[in-house]
Amino acid sequence: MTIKGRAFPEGFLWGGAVAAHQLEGGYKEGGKGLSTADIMTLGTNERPREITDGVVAGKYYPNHQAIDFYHRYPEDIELFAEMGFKCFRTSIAWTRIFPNGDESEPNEAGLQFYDDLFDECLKNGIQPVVTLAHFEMPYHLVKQYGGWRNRKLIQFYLNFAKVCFERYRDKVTYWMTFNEINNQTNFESDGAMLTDSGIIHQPGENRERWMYQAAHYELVASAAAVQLGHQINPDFQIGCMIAMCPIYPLTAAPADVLFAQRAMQTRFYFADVHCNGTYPQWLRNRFESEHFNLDITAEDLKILQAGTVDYIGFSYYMSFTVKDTGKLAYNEEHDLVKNPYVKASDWGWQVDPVGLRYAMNWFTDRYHLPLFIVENGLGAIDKKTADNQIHDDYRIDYLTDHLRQIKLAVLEDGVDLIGYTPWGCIDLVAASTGQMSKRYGFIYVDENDDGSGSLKRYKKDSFTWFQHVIATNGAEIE
Ligand code: P53
Repeated sequence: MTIKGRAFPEGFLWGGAVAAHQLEGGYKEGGKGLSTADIMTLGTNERPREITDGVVAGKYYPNHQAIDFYHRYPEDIELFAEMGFKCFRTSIAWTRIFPNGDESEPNEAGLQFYDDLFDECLKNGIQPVVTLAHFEMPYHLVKQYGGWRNRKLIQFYLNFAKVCFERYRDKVTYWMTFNEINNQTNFESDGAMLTDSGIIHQPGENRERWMYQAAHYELVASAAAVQLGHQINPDFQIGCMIAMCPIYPLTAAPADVLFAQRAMQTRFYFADVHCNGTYPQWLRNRFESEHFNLDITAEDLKILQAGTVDYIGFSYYMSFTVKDTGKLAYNEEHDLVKNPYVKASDWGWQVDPVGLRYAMNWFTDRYHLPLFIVENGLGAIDKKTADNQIHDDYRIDYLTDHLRQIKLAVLEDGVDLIGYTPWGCIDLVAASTGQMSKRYGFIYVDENDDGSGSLKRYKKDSFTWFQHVIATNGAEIE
């Protein structure tokens, strides 16, 4: 069997992916409340973004303006349509709908914004694919309730989910509950804890314990949302969203292999709960042996079981590598080692197309659910020439190499794949660093790290390339 000349299955969802806070801007418009994304300053790969207590005068917050999609989306969607997108993955900013998060009534102006945005997509033959919580939540919920440390967040989240499900019932089919819920595996990262769980750590507290507690409430909220969504519209497809970085053993030494297995179990238990509706036994044992004493009720366990997901949405950028540390507990902050067999991006992300095929098979073997690749891409520095061209052949190469592996997984291995939406289909603010210069797009946005620039949009070479891939349904990838 060969992949040469063969197209992707009919109806395959080609598109692109973004998140509200990384492109909308308009951070105070239409009654929007302050979100956790609004209190993160500009960083770099070496200097983490600062998390401030509210907005501090004199500091620069890249998400406040982002790329001003809030005002410019008709122009951008027209460009997506020109590329031939069948779908567009974005998120709903929780703070546009519930500015503080604990109100009883939603904010109509925020709801109307997404009605208009989704209508604009549909008018252009593009179906919206929607993430409910993508790395942001009302800052008020952090200040007042401690973020997802607090069980009350489940109800606030469900209020938000219910309003969105009801309002966009006939406009959206594919939903995801929490973006990259498993990024907080690295509980030592302040950025990961704030973006996933709205947690700002106090000195001396057990970060690992709080991560598991917060994630538990999120998993319960997700499962309850799945049930609620299916009641509102039985045709809804509601998925989880997992950051897939497969973790390899550095060598074939059995201890390394065992350690890598435990690392995978740790980073992906979130998917076990989402897909199987239960916690794996090794982790229950760890909760016991570490005396975490988590608030997990019998009722919670029933909800988890009754609200398993319809599909697995996942991102794929890179793979990780570990070696045995002598104790069978994975610490993502300290345990990753360099893989000598793969190259890395300018930001140190290990580029590994084969790892994507491996991951697709791993998911399929483990959960037997349809997959949706909702992020993939290369963050790189692009140069615009004097005549406004962007020759991003490195991006075309990266995406071609990954699409080849996807095609092998689908056509040779028989993986059930719903679609493919490369990340940051238009340049936007990077999540990890807040930089504009870490670009992913097919569309270049003239904006610098400090927010200066005309914000004008330009097509990169990859724009025409992706347009052709979609037009031929991937038949020429080989
Ligand atoms: P940026 C870490 C590892 C893998 C994916 O990331 C990650 C992160 C957090 O940065 O995030 C996802 O912009 C995320 C997007 C994000 C994208 O990957 O840091 O879902 O919001 O922008 C790329 O280069």
